Amino acid sequence: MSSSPSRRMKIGDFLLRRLAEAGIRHLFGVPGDYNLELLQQLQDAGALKWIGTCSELNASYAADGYARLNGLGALLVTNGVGALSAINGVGGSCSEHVPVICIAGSIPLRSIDRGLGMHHTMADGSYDHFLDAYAHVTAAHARLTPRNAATEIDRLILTAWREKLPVYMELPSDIAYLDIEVPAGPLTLAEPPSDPERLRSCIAAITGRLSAATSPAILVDADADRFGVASELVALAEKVRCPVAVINTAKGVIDETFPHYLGIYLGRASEPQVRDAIETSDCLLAIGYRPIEVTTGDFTAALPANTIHARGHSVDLGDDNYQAVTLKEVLKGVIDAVPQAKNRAPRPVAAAAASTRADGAHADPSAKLTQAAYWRAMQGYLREGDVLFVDNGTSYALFGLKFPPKCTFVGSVNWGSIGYSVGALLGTLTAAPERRHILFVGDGSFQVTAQELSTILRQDHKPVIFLINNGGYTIERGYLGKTEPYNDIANWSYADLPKVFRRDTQARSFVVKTVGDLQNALRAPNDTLIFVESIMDRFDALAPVMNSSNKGADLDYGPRGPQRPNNQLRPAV
Ligand SMILES: Cc1ncc(C[n+]2csc(CCOP(=O)(O)OP(=O)(O)O)c2C)c(N)n1
Ligand SMILES: [Mg+2]
Repeated sequence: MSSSPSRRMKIGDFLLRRLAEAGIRHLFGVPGDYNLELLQQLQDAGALKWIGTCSELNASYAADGYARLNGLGALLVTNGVGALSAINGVGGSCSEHVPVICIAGSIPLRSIDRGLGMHHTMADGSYDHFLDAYAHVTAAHARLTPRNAATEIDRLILTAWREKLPVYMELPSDIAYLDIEVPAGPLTLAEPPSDPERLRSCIAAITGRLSAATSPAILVDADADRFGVASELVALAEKVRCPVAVINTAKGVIDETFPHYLGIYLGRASEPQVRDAIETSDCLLAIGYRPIEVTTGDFTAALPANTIHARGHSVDLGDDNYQAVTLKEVLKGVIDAVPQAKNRAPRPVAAAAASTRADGAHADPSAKLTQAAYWRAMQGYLREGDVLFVDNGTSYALFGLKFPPKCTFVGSVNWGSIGYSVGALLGTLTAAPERRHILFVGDGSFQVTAQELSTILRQDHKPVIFLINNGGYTIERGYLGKTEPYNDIANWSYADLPKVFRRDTQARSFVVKTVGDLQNALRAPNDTLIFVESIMDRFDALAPVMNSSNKGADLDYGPRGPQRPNNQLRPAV
């Protein structure tokens, strides 16, 4: 038995108290009869703010976006119908390593005890289907009871935070108002301390390799952001004077104006100097590297065989595998121990890709807007501190832009669920309303989650939304069906939506058809929401986006597949 002081509290109140102690100030979700009792406790306590969303899918995306800027996020859904609507987004958080707490108000224990059939179930006498489903997309899950609530709530919140993964908890609707004994002290979010010997040996081994190397380099994946070590990596690169590249999941994690920043490593699809620095390094330190086809230039990435793989809580180096070492402690130790290098100058910083250089000002204003002109103009629009979103589609061209300092990139490269960005935008706006948030989204992706624009307006947020109206799924036309109707979508009047979703909106909406129209829209001040609908040709996309789709089709369908030059959108030769 623990001897720490305890007190009595209602289970629901304790859960909300723990969320607040973990730094969560907002809860996203949709009410339902199985969670209204907790919502009443939330209202009565007043520590957390409820942000009702139009759907649980959007709530899961919002909680994910919120967690990326806040360190943890949470959503509240109702049994079954809500939980399964949210599972795509929570699966995305699992894939993208984002700590989200999904709380489902669920069937009362009384009904489970008595085997009573209830709504929002399969009516098959089982109450475990949704717990079982969530087991596959979370680091931990539990159904709370009066016996386990005090320990399980803490275990789940701490697991999410430590593993940077989502968790799922069911709160049966008849226990939120029951008193239990809970710890009196606050929940402390702390990393488990490293094993001292393993940490010492690991630091010594990495330091030894780095000091002996002639061409060390660092390769960064998204975990560098999730585990909050970007500043350590910059400090290490400065001390060792080595180049740092990111993979596209980690776009913007390393300040792109940092003199040792190289660019994006994508195997054979990389700029030559990036590829060379990574593949010929005699001491490559990879942080949380999780390669898939879209982050490796279709598996053409070739990291040196002796690459050091550092992860959140382990390091793999040569014959040794170090467990019970936390990434931050390892990096801090290496920064202290490694000698200051003097003999290496920073490599020249990679220029923005030619197709996206900010020289659009000289274009003819009456010219029909093209993707090339669009992205040139966007390069000039970005400014320090922006939160920059990309959804799936031709807007992937954002990866070719050079970010000013202190920008945050929010995307879903591994999971890639279209519409994620609109829900996630609500989340990041809620977490950091003082920053400028810019969304780059296609018409097809937008249609999946468009309703959440209404919550963004309802909460008085002022993001900039750049929507490309190209009549459908252009990025898919590069896989298959260049002109097939399955890649076409309804042509909404997108720029009218702010008015539809909020009658008294002050939002500025623009429909852009020419370069001049775009220049005009880009001059709008950021004191309201800005919605820019750009009409572009359905066959217009930057070459890297089309190339990636063409290669993706070969991988997906194989040599006997239906893809041919005449049924795929391809770059002009
Ligand atoms: C949930 C989900 N459904 C389907 C897909 C497949 N998909 C990937 S990109 C895409 C089309 C995106 O079209 P749009 O947003 O209009 O971008 P564009 O390429 O036209 O600029 C689709 C349907 C997906 N990634 N996620
Ligand atoms: Mg489109």
